[in-house]
Amino acid sequence: MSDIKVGIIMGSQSDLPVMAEAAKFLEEIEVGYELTIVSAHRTPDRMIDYAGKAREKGIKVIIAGAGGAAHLPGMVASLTTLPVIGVPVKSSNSIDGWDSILSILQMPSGIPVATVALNGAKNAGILAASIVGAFDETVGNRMEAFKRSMKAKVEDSAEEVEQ
Ligand code: RP5
Repeated sequence: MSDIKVGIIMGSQSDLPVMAEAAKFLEEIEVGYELTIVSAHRTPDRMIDYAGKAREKGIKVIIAGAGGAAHLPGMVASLTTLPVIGVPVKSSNSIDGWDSILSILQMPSGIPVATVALNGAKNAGILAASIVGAFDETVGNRMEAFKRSMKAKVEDSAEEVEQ
């Protein structure tokens, strides 16, 4: 069985600077992932193929990022029973990113996409690792350590400003 647990896909290479944040977190937490470009509009057949094969590849959760008329996360969610996390990407011709946010967030009943904030790919990586960690004790323990380290940072900074 492959150790790739998370599939990261995005509509265009122009989304990569944002989506790389998800990959970076998964690397830090040592969760296997694969990353590729799949466009809902320009390569619909590739999208159908990706969604159809994801589960048999061992993927447990898909992170899908897109901007503008951002149909990739929702369409992938319609094609798989794996959980899909959507990352609205603020693309250059965006109307402040609201096009990306609303087209990923406003899914019809029955086909949810767990939508993170605009350009919130790091949180998508954290959420994906949490989902994997719910069933994988090693990853779950690493997520516990990650939370503890965030807590310690806040406590340290509080001590610093209180002095
Ligand atoms: C979407 O359109 C992509 O996800 C990207 O955010 C946006 C612009 O794509 P490019 O024109 O840069 O390829 O499909």
